[in-house]
Amino acid sequence: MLIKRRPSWSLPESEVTPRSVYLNRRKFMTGAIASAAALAAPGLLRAGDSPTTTPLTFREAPEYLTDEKKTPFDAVAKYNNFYEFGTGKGDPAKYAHEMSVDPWSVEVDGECARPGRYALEDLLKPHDYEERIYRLRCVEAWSMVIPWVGVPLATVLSRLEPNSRAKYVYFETLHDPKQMRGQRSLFSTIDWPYREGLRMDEAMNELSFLAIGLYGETLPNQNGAPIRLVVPWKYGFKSIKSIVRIRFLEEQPKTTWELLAPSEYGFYANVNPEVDHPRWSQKRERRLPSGVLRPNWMETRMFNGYKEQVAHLYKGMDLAKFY
Ligand SMILES: Nc1nc2c(c(=O)[nH]1)N[C@H]1C(S)=C(S)[C@@H](COP(=O)(O)O)O[C@H]1N2
Ligand SMILES: [Mo]
Repeated sequence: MLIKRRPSWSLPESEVTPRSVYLNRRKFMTGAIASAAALAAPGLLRAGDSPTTTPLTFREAPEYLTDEKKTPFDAVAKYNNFYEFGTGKGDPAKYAHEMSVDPWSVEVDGECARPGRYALEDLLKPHDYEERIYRLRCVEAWSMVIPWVGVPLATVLSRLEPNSRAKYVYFETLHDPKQMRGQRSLFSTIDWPYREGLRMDEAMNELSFLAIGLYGETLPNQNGAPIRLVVPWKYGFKSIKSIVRIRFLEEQPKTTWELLAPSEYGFYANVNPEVDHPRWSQKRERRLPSGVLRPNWMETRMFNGYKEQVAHLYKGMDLAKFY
């Protein structure tokens, strides 16, 4: 029997969690056969669940919900981009369990008053978790609707007290070829670690989110456990996974896909149906799950539908130049 230990930063599940207990688990809980051992590991019994997730306590953030249909858990956790574990969509789900995510710490440095190495629980402790349902639009023209659990990026960054020279924030993913087989691959063209960044005002925007969970439980490793960025108005590659470094910078940092193919991927990477990728159109997207025979195509919206929240950040900028 697999006994799961809750990571110290996943708060104990409370009796009062409103509507946050997902249907499957509720069914199981009222199913009368709940043994004490099973209750200690509730995630184990959810069909299709990842064996490493545990329940989180959170509140819903009503301003960030949507009535769009959520992408089923199975698609969210089995169709991934996480090149540290391979380039195939199924590779992360197959191999990401080889990464150990507890304990986890994040190194904070650069232009701020509180640099240092933070245990993940200390970075998260003073904050309440909330659920937000966001669209995720990959530059490859597929998209999902995902219920994330986490904290606004702005609240975490503010506590680190960036100074007036901090114009950008930069993130790095874990670099550990022993745990990440994609980093051992001789075919990899990426200069590890995976790097991303945001302009400070983008980072402080209300939508920018640090996710520690999805569908009410801690993140499956393949989705970027234990902590990943979610910036829903930008192409998915900006939403960096498994973060181990946060650095405040005066200059714009170089980011992974920009370094790899600067004519195809820019620093801003805002979802924009008017600016095509050099090799394909960005006007439409396939909302997953999408059948081969009946692909679920839909129009892509400016800023992925988040114009109201973010358009002001780019006033006066030529978005074809700053793609
Ligand atoms: N470290 C790291 N972060 C990453 C990636 C990656 O390969 N490595 N892929 C990105 C891309 S291209 C997308 S579309 C999203 C996918 O997130 P998901 O697998 O949780 O849907 O993660 C992004 N974050
Ligand atoms: Mo992507």
